[in-house]
Amino acid sequence: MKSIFIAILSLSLLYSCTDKKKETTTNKPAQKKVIKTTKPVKEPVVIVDKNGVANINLTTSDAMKFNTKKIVVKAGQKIKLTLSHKGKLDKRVMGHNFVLLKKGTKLSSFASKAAAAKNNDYIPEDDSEVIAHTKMIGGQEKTTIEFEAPATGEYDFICSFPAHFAMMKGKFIVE
Ligand SMILES: [Cu+2]
Repeated sequence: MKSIFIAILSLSLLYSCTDKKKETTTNKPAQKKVIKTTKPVKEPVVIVDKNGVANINLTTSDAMKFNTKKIVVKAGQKIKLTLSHKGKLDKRVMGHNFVLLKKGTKLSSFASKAAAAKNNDYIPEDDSEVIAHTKMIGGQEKTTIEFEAPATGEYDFICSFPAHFAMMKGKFIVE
């Protein structure tokens, strides 16, 4: 009789132990999930540093896309814009640049003039419609330009590589 009692006791102890183990193991993955969802924090495109300079970080890849369709800065603000190409393709095949255009520039007509200017990095010889632009870069390359934000208003920015502007364009908003 005594041995049966001990057997039952030890069984119930064993049961409660495994039960506790189950609890702790089921708790852990739930905590991990929470960490995972908070991890991919999207870095802001514009970071204003302590000197008031707007640091703009534009990225592209072998897909014809900028990481943003909207950039917001302040009138007269100093701008340091870095364009990074995270892809692998050469600039002759999948080149990208950043071209900020003056107000009223017709995108399609500018893009066709740019496409014809292969020998000038796809910037038309007459660049009177351009406020600022980077050089054309290929996969794993990076380029930085500095300029001053124009007057308040809404401007267009594009990549002027042939046929890219349809996908690679956005609004440059000066407040
Ligand atoms: Cu492009």
